[in-house]
Amino acid sequence: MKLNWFKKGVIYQIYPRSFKDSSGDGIGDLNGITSKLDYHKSLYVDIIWISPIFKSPNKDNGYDVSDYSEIMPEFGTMSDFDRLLDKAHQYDMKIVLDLVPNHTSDQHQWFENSRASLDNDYRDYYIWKKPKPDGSPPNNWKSFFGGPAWTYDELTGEYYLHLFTKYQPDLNWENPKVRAAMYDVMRFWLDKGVDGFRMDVVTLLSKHPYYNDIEEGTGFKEIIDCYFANGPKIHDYLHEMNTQVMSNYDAFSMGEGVGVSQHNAHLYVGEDRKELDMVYHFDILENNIVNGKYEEIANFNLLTIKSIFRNWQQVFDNGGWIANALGNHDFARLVSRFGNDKEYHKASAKMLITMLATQNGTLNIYQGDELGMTNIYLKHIDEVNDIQSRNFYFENLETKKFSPEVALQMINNEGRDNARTPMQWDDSSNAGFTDSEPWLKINPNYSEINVEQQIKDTDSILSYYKHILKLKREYEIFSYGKFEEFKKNDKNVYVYKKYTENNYILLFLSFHKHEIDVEFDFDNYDCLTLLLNNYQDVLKTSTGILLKPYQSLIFTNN
Ligand code: TEU
Repeated sequence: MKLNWFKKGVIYQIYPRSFKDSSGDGIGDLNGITSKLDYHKSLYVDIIWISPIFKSPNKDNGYDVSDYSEIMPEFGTMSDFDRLLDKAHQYDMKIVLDLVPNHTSDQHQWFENSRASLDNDYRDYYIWKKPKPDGSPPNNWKSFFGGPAWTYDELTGEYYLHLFTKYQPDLNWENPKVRAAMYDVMRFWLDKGVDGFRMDVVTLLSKHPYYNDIEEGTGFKEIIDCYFANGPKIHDYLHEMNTQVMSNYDAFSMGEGVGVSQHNAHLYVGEDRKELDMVYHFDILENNIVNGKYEEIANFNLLTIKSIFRNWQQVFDNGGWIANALGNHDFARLVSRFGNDKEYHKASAKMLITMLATQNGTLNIYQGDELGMTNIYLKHIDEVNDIQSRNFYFENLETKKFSPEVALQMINNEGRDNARTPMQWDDSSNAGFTDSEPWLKINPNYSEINVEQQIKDTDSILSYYKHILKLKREYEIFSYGKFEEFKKNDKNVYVYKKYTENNYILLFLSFHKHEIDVEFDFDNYDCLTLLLNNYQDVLKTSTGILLKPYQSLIFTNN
């Protein structure tokens, strides 16, 4: 396997709206990011992925692009971006942009032209279909964010496809002009010096040509895997994109791996394939989602998580590469979902990053997780910004599937705003994020959970992140290496070894809120060095080790 900078690098995702406001309008911006690059440097971050910064009407906060070559005015100007890129490079950090190639905003010039008549040059840039004889949509597909995936356009009497909101029409990648236009966009940014792209829902680019109705009762995952993602030409497109664009630069691509499993991952990320450099998958992120984001939530289960990590090892064995993430701007907060955001907030946040940073693959950290930022409680739907959550709420008022109170509770548990509340810099008003009214409510716990306080505290979550990320930089074995697991069937502790020919690290991670006695046969305990511990002590017993609630330990043989 080839080793290179982006495999070992730590990626830090910035959601620019919520990171740091420098202009005083309550919205984060590029200069805000530039002013905090010292922070990233001190955190041992290598690569910064910035969620979309392109011009957008913000129906889906930038994932609805109306001009791919212009900066969103709220975020600043092109010179602000150039300064940010320059300074990051001076600091030896890379900048990765979030490309949205599957759909544009309905306010993009291409779509405005496309919808204007049946026979203009842009008609074929999008996916238009005639209504069924009774006037209904071409098929029964529902969009990811609720409601039909087709919207009727009066002017030309046809429906257009949008797998997300009606403001995000899907591009027609069958059309070579669309592909060429997107490749031009990519070259524009790469020529400026950006270091790669995170590619939004890139697995959806090729549509299944028959547009069959989805059978009644088909599950959420199956709909995505079989109807929306992995279309018949996806690998042709990605290969073309790689050969025509990406391979001409020292840049990398990380696909959002919607519909990618360990069974088909090799096709996307195998070194021999020349498509994407890595994907991140949803097996853990959506592990507790049984039937649609807000429908039925299963309990967190360590055995499933273990088996997911175990199964994904195959991809490495076959020469592929993936990224690991437990949180991003589309999910509730990591520590609230997978840890314990109350009495074991600190310990569980530290334990979770220990697990994530030592799995094979590129580590993705989402802004604020390094502080253990938690979910927020929103009292009323008026406080909810996220279009996915709002659509769910208002659709539910009609279907009455859940009471409005239960619907709001679901949004509080799983909704995307949880991850989008502004970054908590200090305990001054508005958490040091802005001088004015923030665009989204700030989590009231900012007076206890904030950067300034955690920088001072050597035992804070932030200090622990710095420590482990420094170790990750020093010890290649954190990112690569063979993986051996112990106690596979234990539902409370995760024990594994990463090893190369001469070296190894051995990990004990407790997912339990009580002390737990772990039997383990150390053959040479006295020769091991303790690299990292999220508590002060290690309680070695005659039969193994006693772990405190959510304790994590890393030993090494050298
Ligand atoms: O997300 C795609 C998306 O909706 C997933 O997060 C979803 O939960 C998963 O695919 C289901 O398996 C991307 C962006 O990250 C998101 O912010 C955008 O809203 C969306 O695409 C549309 O661009």
